[in-house]
Amino acid sequence: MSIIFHIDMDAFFAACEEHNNPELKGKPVVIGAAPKEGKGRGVVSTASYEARKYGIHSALPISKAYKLCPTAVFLPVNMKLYIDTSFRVMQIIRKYASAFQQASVDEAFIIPVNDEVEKIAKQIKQEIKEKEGLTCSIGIAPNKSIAKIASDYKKPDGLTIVTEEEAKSFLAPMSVRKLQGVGPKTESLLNTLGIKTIGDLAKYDQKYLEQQLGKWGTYLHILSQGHGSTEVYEEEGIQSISREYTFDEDTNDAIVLSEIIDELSTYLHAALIESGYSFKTVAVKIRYSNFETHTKQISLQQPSLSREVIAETAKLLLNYFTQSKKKIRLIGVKLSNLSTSSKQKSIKEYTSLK
Ligand code: TTP
Ligand code: MG
Repeated sequence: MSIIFHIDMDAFFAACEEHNNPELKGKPVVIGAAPKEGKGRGVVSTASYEARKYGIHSALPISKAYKLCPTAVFLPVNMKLYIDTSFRVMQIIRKYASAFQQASVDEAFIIPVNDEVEKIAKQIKQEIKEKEGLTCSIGIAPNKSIAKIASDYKKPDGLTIVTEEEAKSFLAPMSVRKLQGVGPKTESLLNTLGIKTIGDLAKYDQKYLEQQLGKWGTYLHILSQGHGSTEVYEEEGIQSISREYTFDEDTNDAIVLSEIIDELSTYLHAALIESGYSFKTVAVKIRYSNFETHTKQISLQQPSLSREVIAETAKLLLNYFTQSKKKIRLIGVKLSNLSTSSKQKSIKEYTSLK
């Protein structure tokens, strides 16, 4: 039987800022676009747990966050601080792993070095707290899907262990939204089939689900049964750096799309600088409202490190997709064909499905 840990840092960007400036502790802290007294565009990257009490959360328009709590401390994204911290946190986690896979800037899967799982989890938490002043939540389960759900189960500073025998009953009462990849659209589609919880999904006829949702329906059905991938592996070096964004409401507004490309480019640029890579290929991925997904890519003649080149190339590629005026639910930008430009760190993909 496999034992997989999923370790996810709590309110990561906000917690890094609080550690950097202890005066922020206990205050509502919001990281993201400038609020401009409620007139700002762009979104919240994350909010401290104090700020979440006001209803502020990731991906909320910053103007709404300002209305919910004008006295919160609003800070811009300081990617260098988060990536430096992430690097050190991942080095700590690695020590307890026989296999390690970084899943995004603040989360990793590991197979622990031995089966004293509770002891290892507590040691990881303690070491991260002592050395970095940060808390994390850990889920321990027979596969990656359940481990990820378990790490989210008691946040912040949580520890949730789900055994193979408990897996199905642990999942059953939860909303289908907890399964990775199920957003508001799929949720409402499943709801129309009478499926609200993972337990409902587990009982549903798999063939019929496949007719409705294709292969993805089958995949979700497998997850609902408590099964899932147990593969934990680290790729050699960075293959690509990518970042995606899912809109709250599908859009074909050129200004909104362009702003999101700018935000994604800023993030990718920071990750690039920190990891010491330059790129030659830029790809844009678009998912339309009906889930149809397309990508287009261009390779440059010379490797580049420029934020402007990322943004301009991505906007050029975006043009291919916006002619039709179809509404877009997700946009992603990926840099690949990477080469080492100066220093190199073993930070893996910054891919995020957030
Ligand atoms: P998460 O782990 O999803 O969120 P979090 O660490 O802030 O809070 P939680 O305690 O619930 O885990 O994401 C990690 C970081 O990624 C987060 O601190 C900021 C960034 N992020 C964005 O920039 N945009 C987003 O929409 C999300 C969800 C996260
Ligand atoms: Mg987190």
